[in-house]
Amino acid sequence: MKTLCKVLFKTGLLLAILLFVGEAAAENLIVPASGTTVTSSVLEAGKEYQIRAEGTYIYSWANLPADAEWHLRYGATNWEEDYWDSGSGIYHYSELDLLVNNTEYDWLGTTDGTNFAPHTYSPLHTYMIDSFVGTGQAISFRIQDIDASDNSGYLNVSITPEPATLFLLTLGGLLLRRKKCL
Ligand SMILES: [Ca+2]
Ligand SMILES: [Ca+2]
Repeated sequence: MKTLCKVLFKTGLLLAILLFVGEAAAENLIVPASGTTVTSSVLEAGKEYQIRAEGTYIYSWANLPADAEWHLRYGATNWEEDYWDSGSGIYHYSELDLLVNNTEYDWLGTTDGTNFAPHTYSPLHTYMIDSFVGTGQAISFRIQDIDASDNSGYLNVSITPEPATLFLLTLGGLLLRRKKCL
């Protein structure tokens, strides 16, 4: 009885690992500063994904950098979240942002690589959208810049499924089972 119990436990553990590996596979994309739209593979309907955007690109002839959410304005010392158009005196919220499905998002920033918060500049240039729910469609990424002719570089995007409930349930059940085996 004890042996059967152990065999079942090991089989279950193997299944859980396979589930986890299958779930954890990330899709990596490169989104160019040229403004070209990059499309992901299909995201499963109802499933939650974590999207990360990393790196900086150049958005101006003056060699000015921007990341998924923030940018360094000409003559400024600190990075800014929203783009100030000195010509019209208006803030543009989507300008120099990384758009998802042509929509502006409040990318969450991190200073320590672990904790993410909205309206937070990341010196690591690492940003995240948490719990993005798939709709059975692919999603698209595009860097928004009115004049992309003087841009260069790209941002790295990765899309990772959130650890599936099924996996966590399986693991939880297995650990309970194991206690009974011992
Ligand atoms: Ca530009
Ligand atoms: Ca934004």
